[in-house]
Amino acid sequence: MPTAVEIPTSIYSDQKPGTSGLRKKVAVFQQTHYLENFVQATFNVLGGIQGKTLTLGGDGRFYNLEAAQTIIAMAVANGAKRLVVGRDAILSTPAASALIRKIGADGGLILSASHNPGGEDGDFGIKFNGANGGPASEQVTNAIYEETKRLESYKTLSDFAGIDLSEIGLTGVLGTEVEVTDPVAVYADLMESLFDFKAIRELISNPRFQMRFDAMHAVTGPYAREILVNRLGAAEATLLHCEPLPDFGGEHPDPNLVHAKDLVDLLNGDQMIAFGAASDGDGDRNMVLGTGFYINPCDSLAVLCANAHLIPAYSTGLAGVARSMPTSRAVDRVAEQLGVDCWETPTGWKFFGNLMDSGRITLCGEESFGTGSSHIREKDGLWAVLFWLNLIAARAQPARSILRDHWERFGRDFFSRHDYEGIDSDQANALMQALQDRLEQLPGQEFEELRVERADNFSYQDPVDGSVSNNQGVRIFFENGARIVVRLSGTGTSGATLRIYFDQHERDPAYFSVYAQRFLAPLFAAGEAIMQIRHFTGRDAPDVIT
Ligand code: G16
Repeated sequence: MPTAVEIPTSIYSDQKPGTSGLRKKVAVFQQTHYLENFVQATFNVLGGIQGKTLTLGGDGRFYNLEAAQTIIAMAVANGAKRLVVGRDAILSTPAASALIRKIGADGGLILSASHNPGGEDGDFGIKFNGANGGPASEQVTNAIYEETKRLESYKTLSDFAGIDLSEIGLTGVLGTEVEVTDPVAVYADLMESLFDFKAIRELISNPRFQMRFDAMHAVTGPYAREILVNRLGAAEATLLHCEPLPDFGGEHPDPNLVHAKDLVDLLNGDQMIAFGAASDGDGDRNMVLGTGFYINPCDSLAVLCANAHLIPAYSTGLAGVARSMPTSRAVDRVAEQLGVDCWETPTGWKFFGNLMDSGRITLCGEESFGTGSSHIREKDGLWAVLFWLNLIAARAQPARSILRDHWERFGRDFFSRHDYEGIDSDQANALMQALQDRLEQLPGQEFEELRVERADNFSYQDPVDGSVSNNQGVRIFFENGARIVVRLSGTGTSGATLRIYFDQHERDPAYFSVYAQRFLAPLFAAGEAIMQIRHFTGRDAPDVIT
């Protein structure tokens, strides 16, 4: 018979959540009391969870099941009324958000390190989402961090054999109802309520329309099978890497041109595949491809906004739109034409939550392969894929032509992000500091024939709760309209990752087909002249270019 017990603990000083929750190496999470401390701190910051309902699930990576059993014991010992857990402790991030909202839960814990590698030597992560289904605000994550630094004990169960998570069902443990639920159904029903499944089914049944979806051996496999194959009639061959594995097959489940190379090669090959898409570790990111053609996430967001009226769920129009600051300004042009507001927020999906809750925006997105809408409070990989499929069906045009038409209408916003990974943190901080020290002197200076118009360090004031987030990245604007943004990633687990974002608008169709890396080359050179990346990091070239 399980009994609630209080265990004395010693604190860890490194439990500050980053852009999206606490992400560390598995071995860090496996340290004695490490996971328990973070979970108890979260419960404490919520004012306790006595009588509350929580959801629990993750992306299925190594340590997911073990962590889930630990959290179940702690939730019971802390007096939760109801705990709804995805079968096998699986819930994609968008599905968790949908489930929290559907059952009116007080929040949920999501076990994921997103696109970071998995396996015993890989990464693990945990984050808390609130009753709106969205990631906890910065105030809450800061409070959790403060609580981890003063915690003296946590509550758990002794003599608890765990819950059988492999079967759907209900178990009472002390005063808590622990319900194991189908991780896919609520999410798949929600998707069916948003899009024209009949039109998508017809598109997919056309033998001339070949598509592939790559789940990268991560959580979206079962979701894609249910939605694309079972509900929309796609052939089994549509699905690539759809068997979820705890180590993601040893790969990096990050849907970009580097890590989803198999899919990219297929779309560039001679099979005439019309549409390709991939999602990441926890199912919230997406990459979309046409035949021999990559659709940049910034462009994807702009296209979805410009065409939203063609989708049943958005046919009455958009309240407003938003993008993270480093995302290209392509969507701003669409918003202007639609006559709706376009909000610019810091990197991190959590900043969209208040805008959605207050009805200010309907669609939003980020350059980091994230797009979503107010149907949930997370970005949503399969939602974006279905949106594109619905669009292709409604416009009876391939993805490539839809994008080309968009550029003809709005011009092309060339965009690229250069990542320098695993840099020594001191070197990265020195580069950022030197840049900030020079910000005021930059306007008027010329670098590689590009003159700086203005430069600043981005701050954001939330229009709903008035909170201010400073130091969200350096922005350098040039007189020709181009922009460079520089910031350090908040999701890595070793060293620092320097992210540099370049964008420039072009109206002349003669340039639309130019390779982005070539078009933006002068801007890259100006960036190097301003930041002296080589000097500070010793690196000659970025590790990942998107
Ligand atoms: C998270 C956040 C996103 C952010 C991305 C990259 O995504 O939810 O809002 O854009 O990290 O952040 P950074 O540039 O700080 O590494 P995910 O998919 O990793 O949860």
